[in-house]
Amino acid sequence: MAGAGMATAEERVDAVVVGAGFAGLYAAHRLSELGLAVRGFEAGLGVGGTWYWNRYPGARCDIESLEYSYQFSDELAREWKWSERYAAQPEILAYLEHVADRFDLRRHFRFGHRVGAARYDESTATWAVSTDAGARVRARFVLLATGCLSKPNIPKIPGLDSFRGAVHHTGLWPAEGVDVRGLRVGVIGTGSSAVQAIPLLAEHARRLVVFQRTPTYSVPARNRPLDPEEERRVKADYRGFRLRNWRMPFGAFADQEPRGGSALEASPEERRARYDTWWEKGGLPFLAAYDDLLVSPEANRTAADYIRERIREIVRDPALAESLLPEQMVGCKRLCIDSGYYETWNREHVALVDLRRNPILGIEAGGVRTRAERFDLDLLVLATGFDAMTGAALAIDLRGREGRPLREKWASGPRTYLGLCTAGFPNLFFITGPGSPSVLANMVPAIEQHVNWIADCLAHLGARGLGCIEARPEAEEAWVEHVNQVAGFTVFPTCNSWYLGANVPGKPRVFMPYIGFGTYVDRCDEVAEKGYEGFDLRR
Ligand code: NA7
Repeated sequence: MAGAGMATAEERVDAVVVGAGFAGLYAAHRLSELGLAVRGFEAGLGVGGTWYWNRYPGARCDIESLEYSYQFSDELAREWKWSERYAAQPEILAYLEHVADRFDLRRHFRFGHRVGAARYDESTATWAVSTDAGARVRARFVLLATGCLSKPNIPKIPGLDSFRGAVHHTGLWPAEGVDVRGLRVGVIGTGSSAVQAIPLLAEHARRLVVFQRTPTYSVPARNRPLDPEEERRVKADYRGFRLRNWRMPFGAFADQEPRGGSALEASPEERRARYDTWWEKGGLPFLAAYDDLLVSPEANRTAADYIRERIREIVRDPALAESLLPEQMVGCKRLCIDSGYYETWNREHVALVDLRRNPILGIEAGGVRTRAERFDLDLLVLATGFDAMTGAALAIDLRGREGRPLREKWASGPRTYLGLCTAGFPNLFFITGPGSPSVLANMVPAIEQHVNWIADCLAHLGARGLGCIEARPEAEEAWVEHVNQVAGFTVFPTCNSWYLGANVPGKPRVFMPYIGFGTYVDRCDEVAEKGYEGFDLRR
């Protein structure tokens, strides 16, 4: 084994792929099919990415299984059977392990290697990439398949290190699980991860104390075993189903009628009936009940009022219900979908600490001290989210032309052209990077679209004897402006979400995802058709 500081031979390949989740696996597959030599690195000891790390109780996808899966292979799609409407983490991990085996993808990767640095060498037009486990490789191309939600956000709460019990972030959950039976458990955070974990932690914990900074909106997931008849129907025309999703603003939900129109043009009774329908159906399509929920604050208020009313109905203690009512616009922070979240608040041994009124002063050996009270705890769960969209890329010491660090270039926020490339960093590609639909699209089709675009681009370069592609600064400038302009038409920039980087202290406040998957795909196709408009292609 190569230890730190030990000289190892430098490997030479065509492309380095960082990460072995949905994006990295497919990138390794496509690029090796093109005949390129690929070296993949993955910090985890196995494939899976997000689904390798997020093993907390209740971890589950919020996009339906039949939509959240690869479409590059008809055989794969036909032979893989999902067991539930929304797949849980172990099943998605098993799927990715199956994909890795079926397409023989593990051979491309070295596991347990975290990429620490990648430097562009202008004299040879190559990237020198190194890992913390001592691997060194030189490649023409680097693809960052590092994920949008992969760098855990560990809060800087005074005394956190002094806590006597175990502390687990939901995104770094031990693979062997955590036995909470009989324990007094504290959960910090009430985003998607917490909303999924809380009902299950409450099943076994002796006492559960949830520290809430911002109440969240959640609609029921209505998860259920996948009906074989439904699966048969969808798979009978799987390509058509995928294409309909492909044209939707979020790359999903196409087959879920009825929808559309303006919430403001409907009567209160019609609105109530429509929201009831979507509440009963469950899941994120609730936000598509009307066309204007994410663009008109007034329309949004009707949906927000509806959910607040449901929370008041479910949570029996009126004072507790009030503390759980969100104030921001619905969908501004990612809508949660749950299985029994609000119902859990009716359990005697579950307590809420509203940090807006009673902030945490610090953590001590035996528990959490707030301004009003001390909570004795045996285990602390940090459901505090991620340094989203840029965290994993910026954790790598990336240097482009003239040795310029990406951290410096992005000091006031990420800047990309199409979310794929950034000027000054030739032959570096982001898969679902900031400025692409990414987290505001169904991630799997978004990943496949990116990887296909990149693979076609590399084939284009190869066929013309070109070795280098770089985004032009003016194209990047115009794209960044466009991404912000589109976001400005929506309710998304109105709250402190991770889409804006607002969950991480000191992070620049910039809206990162591009809104509109269908429009985005068209733009990428057009750029390629016009000979990679906005890029410089060089020998
Ligand atoms: P989220 O959605 O970012 O949620 C993190 C939660 O942790 C959220 O309620 C935060 O409150 C809270 N938080 C973060 N830092 C602190 C501190 N310092 N003190 C108290 N509370 C804090 O992450 P998730 O893992 O739940 O979900 C991420 C995505 O994964 C999700 O959207 C899906 O796309 C899948 P805040 O709202 O910032 O006030």
